[in-house]
Formats: sequence, structure tokens, C-alpha cells
Amino acid sequence: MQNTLKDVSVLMPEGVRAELYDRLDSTNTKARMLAQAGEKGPLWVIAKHQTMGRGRLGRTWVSDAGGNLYASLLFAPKVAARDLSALSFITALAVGDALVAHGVAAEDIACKWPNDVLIGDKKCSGILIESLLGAEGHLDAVVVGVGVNLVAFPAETRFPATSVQDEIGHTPSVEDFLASLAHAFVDQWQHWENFGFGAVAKRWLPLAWNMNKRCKVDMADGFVEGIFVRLGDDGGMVIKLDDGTEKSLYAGDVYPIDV
Ligand code: BT5
Repeated sequence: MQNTLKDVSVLMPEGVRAELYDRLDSTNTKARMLAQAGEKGPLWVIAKHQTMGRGRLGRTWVSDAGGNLYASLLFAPKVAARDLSALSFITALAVGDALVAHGVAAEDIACKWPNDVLIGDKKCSGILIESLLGAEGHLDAVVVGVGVNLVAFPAETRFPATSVQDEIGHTPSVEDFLASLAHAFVDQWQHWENFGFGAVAKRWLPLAWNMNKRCKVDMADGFVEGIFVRLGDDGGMVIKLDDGTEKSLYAGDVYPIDV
């Protein structure tokens, strides 16, 4: 069942729409289906509950709790697919802005490469970006999925999790949080359009979790250990290996070395 919530639409940035569903398998999957049917957005698809919330690499995003944010932005940017490496950083910064707008202390927020937002070293938000490519690799549309634990979080996760409620003792409404996120996303996206990836990195790096510390990165086919020294121009995580050489990583899960 779908409602176009008047109050949510009214809170959206100019030209951006929102559709709220009671229950979806996944807002990303729904947004992809809408894109395949010709929808170009910008449209935020939100669900009160997801039955098959998705993470990266076929993982599950635990989504049973009502009151958390499960949202996906569908839009058709006029950029090449290869220029989308900034998007996870733009989105993480926007999530951070929305958290601050709802009372989380800025100094407690960290961005964990490539796509998580932490409060107090625990994962509060995950981002799943999916591109829809047409003929000859042309970018037709992109879906930016954002899960934010506003009220609840799963107990058993490989990396510790948290919620806004747990951290600050109150819960923003899904509608208000989405509105803040949607506005912050437009601001961060425009910043990138105007000033390029370097400007995004300049905002992201001071928030980077575990920067200049030893970490191990789970690459699915094995671990890489080293020190996270900088972000590459292409969004890659540059780590310094024990032999002094640097290596750029483009996917993986980062853990502190003692985990
Ligand atoms: C992510 O994947 O963090 C991306 C999550 C994106 C979820 C949103 S919700 C709206 C939209 N619709 C969707 O179907 N998805 C998007 P990844 O980095 O692969 O992390 C997944 C891992 O995080 C899981 O394997 C768990 O260990 C952990 N996890 C699962 N649910 C969690 C939660 N609610 N809070 C914190 N950690 C969680």
C-alpha cells in the first residue's frame, strides 16, 4: 500500500517527491522497479517496514523495527557512471548533517569507509548505492539507499551497532529525519557539483573513522592489513602496507586491528 504523505512531500526540497509505503521488501528494489518503468525522480521511496532489506554483497539490513528510516532516493544525474564514486561520501555527509540537525553531537559522528555512519564508534547508518546502466554503459538512474537506526538496532552484528534513541535518549520522527536528510543531500550534492571530489573529501576526511590507525580490511577473498593514510582522488581507501608500499582499495569491510 502506498500513500503520498502530504506532510512529507511538503517537507521535501523543491522538485523532490516522496512516496511512503507501509511495507516493502526493499526500498532499493522498489526504486529500481520504478526506474525500470521510466520514473526518473528525484523521488524518495520510504517504507515503514522492509521485509528483505539489503546490504552490500547480498547481506541483510535488519529492518523489522518500525520507527527506523528505510529510504531510497531515485534520480537520474547527468554524470558518467565513473563519476559516481563521490556518491557514498556525499550521502554519508548528508546523513551526518541530518543526525546533527536532530541533536547528535557532531564530535560523536564518524564516517566509516566506504559507506557507514557511526555514532560513538557504532554503526547507526548504512548506505547501499545501485546504478542502473543502459545502452553502452550509459547511466540511466541511480538509487541511493539509506538505512538509519532511529529507534532500534540489531543486537548481533559483526560490527557494533547503535540507534539515535540509544545515543541521545530521544527518537526523531521518520518524516522529520527524512526531510533533513533530503535537504542535506541536495546541499552536499551541489557542493560536489560546484567544487568537485576534492571538496567532498575535505569534508569527509575530518570525520573519517580509524584514519592513520592500523586496520584490517576484509576483501571477501582475504584480509589486507595496514594504515589508512588517505583517500584517493577516485574514492579508494589508500592503505600503507607493512613493507611501506601503498595500496588502493575499492571495496571491503574495515575493522580495527584488535577485532
Ligand atoms: C550496508 O550494507 O550497510 C547498507 C545498508 C543499506 C540499507 C538501506 S535501508 C533502505 C535501502 N533499502 C535496502 O534494501 N537497503 C537500503 P553493509 O555494509 O553490507 O552492511 C550490512 C551489515 O551490517 C550486515 O551484514 C550486518 O552485519 C550489519 N547490519 C544489518 N542490519 C543492521 C542495522 N540495522 N544496523 C546496523 N548494522 C546492521
